Amino acid sequence: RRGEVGPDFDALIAADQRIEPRDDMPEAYRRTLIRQIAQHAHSEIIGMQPEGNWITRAPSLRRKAILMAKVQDEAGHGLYLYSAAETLGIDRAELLDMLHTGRQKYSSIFNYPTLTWADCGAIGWLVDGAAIMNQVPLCRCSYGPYARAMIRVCKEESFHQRQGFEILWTLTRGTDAQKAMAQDAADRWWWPALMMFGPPDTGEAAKGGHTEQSMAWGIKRFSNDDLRQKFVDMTVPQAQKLGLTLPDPDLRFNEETGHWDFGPIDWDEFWRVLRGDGPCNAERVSWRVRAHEDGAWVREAATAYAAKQARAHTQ
Ligand code: FAQ
Repeated sequence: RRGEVGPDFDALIAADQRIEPRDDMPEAYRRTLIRQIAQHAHSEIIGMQPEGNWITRAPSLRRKAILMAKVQDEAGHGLYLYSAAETLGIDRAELLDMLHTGRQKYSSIFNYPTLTWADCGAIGWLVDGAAIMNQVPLCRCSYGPYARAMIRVCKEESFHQRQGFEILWTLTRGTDAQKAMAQDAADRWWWPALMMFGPPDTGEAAKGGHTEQSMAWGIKRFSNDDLRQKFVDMTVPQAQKLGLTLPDPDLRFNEETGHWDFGPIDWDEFWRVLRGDGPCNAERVSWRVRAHEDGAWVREAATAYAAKQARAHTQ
């Protein structure tokens, strides 16, 4: 399906068909996808740290086993996504280098610390909850390998969200100290979770954003604000079930629109975190770089083994 013999890019997009790696595509489409898929992969890998930090301290064997499985899933999502990015003609080593040198971003949310066990609950409930809201539409993304990767990722994220909710369900039915711990985690994670959806659709921040073009290309199916609103509408009733309050005095149901209105987001904080000035940016990146360096011998051994196998097959 190359060049003149196959259906061209615009026709495929107009017909809401999938673009596959060997199809012709505009260079800007390819670059946008590399940027988004790589940043998504980096988020999964960096996102292992806040919860990984609690594996040795999970309150029971059962919680420890669940948390280990979740963090492993995140590693798996990262690998899936790096593979999807590689179909666009870029090498994983190059993408990792861009992460390690700050030339590519990862989600703002992972620059916040996990101070208590309840934070593992809040991450599952709010961070995975936001991730699902953002990623389910990506299952219909115009780029085939990304869309297909998202199907399995979303199934696993749904399990992650439920396990987070269940941690908080248990804590909110526990002692006063446990209830307070759950409330404190919800207070700290609520606003950063809303920021995960990215800058607003209007105003200064929207200028230079990618949404319009990405929606025209069928990469994004909803705008940042639309997904954020869907997330608030889904999550407020869950907070009520948990008996937790959300830290927003302006949160109220709007009978006219049928949506939950919410207060202003601190976008200065968001841009500060993106510039590298969040509570844990330096720690997250340096930990990742060290893990990569410590893993050099594994990569060397795997490469040597692959070369040996290839020689054995050609002899
Ligand atoms: N953090 O014009 P837009 C997870 C950047 S879930 C950092 O709206 P776009 C699962 C954006 O890159 C988290 N940067 O951009 C998990 C752009 O800068 P650039 C990851 C952000 O791409 C759970 C600029 O702002 N999920 O990991 C953020 O059209 C628990 C302008 O923004 C994904 O990556 C942010 N929050 O829309 C793991 C999903 N928001 O690149 C472990 C896929 C925006 O020009 C534990 N990605 N920026 O330098 C997407 O859907 C999109 O890329 C958006 C941003 C919606 C994130």
